[in-house]
Amino acid sequence: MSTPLPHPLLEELRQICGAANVLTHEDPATDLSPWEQDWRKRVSGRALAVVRPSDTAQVAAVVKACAAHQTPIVPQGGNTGLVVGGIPDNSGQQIVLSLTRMNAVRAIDPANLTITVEAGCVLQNLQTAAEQAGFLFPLSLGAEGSCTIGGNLGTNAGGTQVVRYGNTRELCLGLEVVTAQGEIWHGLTGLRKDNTGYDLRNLMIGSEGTLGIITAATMKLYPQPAAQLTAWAAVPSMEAAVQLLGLAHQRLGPGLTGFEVMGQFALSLVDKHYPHLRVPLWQETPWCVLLENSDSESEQHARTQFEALLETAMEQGWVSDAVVAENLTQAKGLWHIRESITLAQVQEGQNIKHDISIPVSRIPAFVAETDALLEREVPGVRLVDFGHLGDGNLHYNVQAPEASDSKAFVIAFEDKINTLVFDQVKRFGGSISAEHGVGAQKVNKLPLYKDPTALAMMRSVKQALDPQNILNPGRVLS
Ligand code: FAD
Ligand code: 2HG
Ligand code: ZN
Repeated sequence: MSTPLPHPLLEELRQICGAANVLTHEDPATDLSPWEQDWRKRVSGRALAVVRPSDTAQVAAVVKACAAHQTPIVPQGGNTGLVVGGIPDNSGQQIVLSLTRMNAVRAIDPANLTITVEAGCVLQNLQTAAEQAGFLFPLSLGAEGSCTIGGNLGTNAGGTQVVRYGNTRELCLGLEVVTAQGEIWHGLTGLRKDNTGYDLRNLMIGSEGTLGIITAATMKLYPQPAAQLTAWAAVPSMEAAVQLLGLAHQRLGPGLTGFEVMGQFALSLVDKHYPHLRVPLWQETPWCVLLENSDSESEQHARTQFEALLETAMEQGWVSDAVVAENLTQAKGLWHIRESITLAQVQEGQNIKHDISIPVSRIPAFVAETDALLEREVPGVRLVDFGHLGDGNLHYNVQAPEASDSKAFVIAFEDKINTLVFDQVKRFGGSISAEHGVGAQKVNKLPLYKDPTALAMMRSVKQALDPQNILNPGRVLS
């Protein structure tokens, strides 16, 4: 048997990053599945290689080499994305560019309230670095122990504090990016004002690795609040939840840092699969709400405000029962229940996800109508509704009927259900991707629901910045 000829690109990549950082299928003992399979384990690709650079110069050299060989590059961080955006296709011809070795905190500027980190820095490590310096970095989501700031910026991740601090986009003041030509854009300015032309930073954020590779970012820091209080409230309807949100905005102002809604069936799954978590109040009400009040004065002040808010809401009939966490451990426990819904859904079987946004005022009507529509069109479906109500963002997920084969259900009904839900989203003036992105999963749906002029401008931008189409092809735009 003859030895295969050395692949010229792989040889170059080994020269750039070192042989140990270019993983391929040539060695049958090497398992590439952590980089090739998506988090939901629904889609797998096959990479030509997984390349793991250690600095920005190496990233630039890798891109130049891939561009010369017309080889597509899929940037990847923690691979926790939920829309099949960060894994290779199954051609065996794409390079996965994993940024996880580039994970340093480069600098903290306390007076400028900024932190500069490399793209592969795990979100939780960034939060900890901020905390150790006496600050808060407010981006927070269930995958924070493994997702990276590069992936958060790539997807413009949302999470549970958006109602106060905004999406990842709002937290970013500067980027360092390797372009599709392998040039380095040094944009780590940390400036809060800069009107010198087009906003390239915001073009890169949310582009899901299709316009450039983010290698580092300068992010905003905030003062730590004096107290953070969490409450869990049973609410009788989605209308009541929206009324409660309005009251919370009015009474807490910028203190309102979290407002999540969770449907009864979603919580029943957490109770079923993780009974030790002791989900409060879920049996007595169709919806529960998780609220967070961050106070710059004191815990007592926060508690008094919270109690007054809940008292008014009860008088109005918007809350039927509530618990306020006594301490940080209890608060973390309540948040853990909320963050466990995704995993409980996995335990229950395959499911269909919809990460949608609708103007908050229209959410009650959307849910009532769409629930009825799905129950009529696909009898027996079980609706897992939860999400960031404060941002008008619902995870309107669909679980197969009780005791059915969930895999067969998804194969048979995913397309029909997606069309029913997305048509409703369009009718209600919403978006088919609120925070997870488009990836490969929704790439064929986007032209049906996105304004055609906006889509044409997006295509022009892609053509201008990546004319060879080597950065994450087939993602966002087909
Ligand atoms: P990856 O999955 O590796 O990549 C995601 C996308 O970004 C891909 O398109 C990839 O090509 C691109 N990308 C990655 N790194 C770079 C880079 N350096 N430069 C350019 N492009 C890059 N999302 C939310 O918005 N809110 C949530 O509340 C939330 N909760 C989650 C909970 C769980 C349990 C899980 C599994 C996921 C959740 N997500 C949530 C989805 C996911 O988007 C986030 O986890 C995160 O933003 C992805 O980061 P990552 O490093 O894993 O990126
Ligand atoms: C969350 O808010 C995540 O927990 C995941 O965005 C949502 O599992 C989902 O659909
Ligand atoms: Zn979410």
